[in-house]
Amino acid sequence: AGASPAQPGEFTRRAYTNGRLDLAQAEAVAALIGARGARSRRAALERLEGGVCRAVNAVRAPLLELLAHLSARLDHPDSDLDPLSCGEADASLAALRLPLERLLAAYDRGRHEREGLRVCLVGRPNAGKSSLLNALLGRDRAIVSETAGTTRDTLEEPAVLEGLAATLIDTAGLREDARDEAESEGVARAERALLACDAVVFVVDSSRPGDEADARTRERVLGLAARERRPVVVAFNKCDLLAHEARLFGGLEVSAKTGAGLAELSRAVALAAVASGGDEGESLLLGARDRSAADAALAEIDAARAALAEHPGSWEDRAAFHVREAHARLGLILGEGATDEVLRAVFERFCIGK
Ligand SMILES: Nc1nc2c(ncn2[C@@H]2O[C@H](COP(=O)(O)OP(=O)(O)O)[C@@H](O)[C@H]2O)c(=O)[nH]1
Ligand SMILES: [Mg+2]
Repeated sequence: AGASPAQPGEFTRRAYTNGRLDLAQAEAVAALIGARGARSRRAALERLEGGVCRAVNAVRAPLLELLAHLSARLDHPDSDLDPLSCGEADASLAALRLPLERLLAAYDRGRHEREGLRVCLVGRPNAGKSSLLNALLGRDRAIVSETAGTTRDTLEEPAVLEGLAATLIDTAGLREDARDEAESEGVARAERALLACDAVVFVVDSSRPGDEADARTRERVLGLAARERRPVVVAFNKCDLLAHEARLFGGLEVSAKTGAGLAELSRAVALAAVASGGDEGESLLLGARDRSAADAALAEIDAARAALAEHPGSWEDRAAFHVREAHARLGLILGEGATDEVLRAVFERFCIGK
């Protein structure tokens, strides 16, 4: 009696409003719950331990100090604080760019840790794309059929490749002679998926000799991937049907049916995707909200420096305005002044009772 059921994220929200977690840490709880790969988990843990708080405060503290100097000059021209020269102010602002840029770069590099590597399986109809997706997932997710053209839309499934969070994307078979609108739309979507992924697995049916349509498809896929700089891993599927002496090519021989070569395929795909995207960063900024706050802070610092350069005679209050803004933007990352709307959006991502 009197007890109302817990709302999503309510317990974490209570910890936040009681001041036990800053917003970044609260979000890290959500990320930890959702983190799939070992690396994603590590980044989320670091964030939970207050890494982001330290990194952001390393910029906020000097901003506040600068602000104190500027305010002293503006409000109490005869105060004890040493007057700051234009050059000194510029030097301290310039020094704050690097840590901010590092935060932003790590965020961009660490995108994969949050969203996962996007890996798309493409190839001719019946090559075994859907079978490979199921085999890599370890469960039957996509419909497999002897009838070519069974997969008509793209299908995305979360997976872990070599400890990395990934999204596997199954696509419709690439064919030039689509029999209806749904099929040609499927081909268009497959090509779009190819353009928007971190690595392409080009699945080839190695149990039968290739024909001219196969050759054209190969040229098209390799051409698109090269243009967009997407790494391609060629998987010669159905190797279980090949007599040993029939194996003419090197490349990755795999079998969705027997599981042969799947571990090698996972490794090759993860390596290719990571090499192309650069996955080394342990990002502390978690969402687009954090990123744009850090970005805005950097812009304010640049605006403050521009004010110094452009108004050498009257820079103090202009610079102070931008410094105050930069400080406030960074505060948003830690949840200072977060509006109810932002808080709700964050806490709705939690599971009930977490
Ligand atoms: N023997 C063998 N058959 C396979 C293998 N992979 C797929 N198949 C079969 O090939 C057909 C087409 O597979 P599917 O995954 O639907 O191909 P998709 O059109 O590329 O998605 C199905 O009958 C599968 O059972 C494999 O590694 N070995
Ligand atoms: Mg299919």
